[in-house]
Amino acid sequence: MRKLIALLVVILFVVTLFASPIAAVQNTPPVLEGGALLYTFESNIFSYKFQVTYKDADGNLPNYLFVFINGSRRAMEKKDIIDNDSRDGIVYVLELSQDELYSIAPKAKEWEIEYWFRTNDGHGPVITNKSNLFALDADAMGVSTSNSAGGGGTPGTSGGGCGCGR
Ligand SMILES: [Ca+2]
Repeated sequence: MRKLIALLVVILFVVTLFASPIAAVQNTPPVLEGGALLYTFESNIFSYKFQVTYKDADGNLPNYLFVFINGSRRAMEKKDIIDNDSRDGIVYVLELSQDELYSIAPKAKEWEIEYWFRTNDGHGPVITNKSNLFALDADAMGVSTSNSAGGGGTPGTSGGGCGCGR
């Protein structure tokens, strides 16, 4: 009987030893790309939109996707409700009116609004660097600018590729 228990203990030990690191290694952490605060205006009424793209090489869906605006947490929602393919990226947005934004970040100028994004693919949290990027939403405005602030060149967030547990 003791032999059997000893054997079971050994099996359990071996299983945990091998199973857990493999399960951990197999996951690829998600990436949050192109995070930005975009604005549009119409007859002097400004509206704002936080946007970020969630990508996960394993196809995991996020448990949550938050934007922290001057430290204040808000949940983001999928831009396209039926988009569930995280391998090619799912766009998350949070649209705010001027009043809503300034109730979160009172007295701040747009460029003083500091934000970052946080998600979790079910295997651990991923947090982006802080950003102050504030850009015209060229798509929504129907204008194409050659020196568009959208996409790549985000000053101050260089090296954002490594989302290493900050
Ligand atoms: Ca993953």
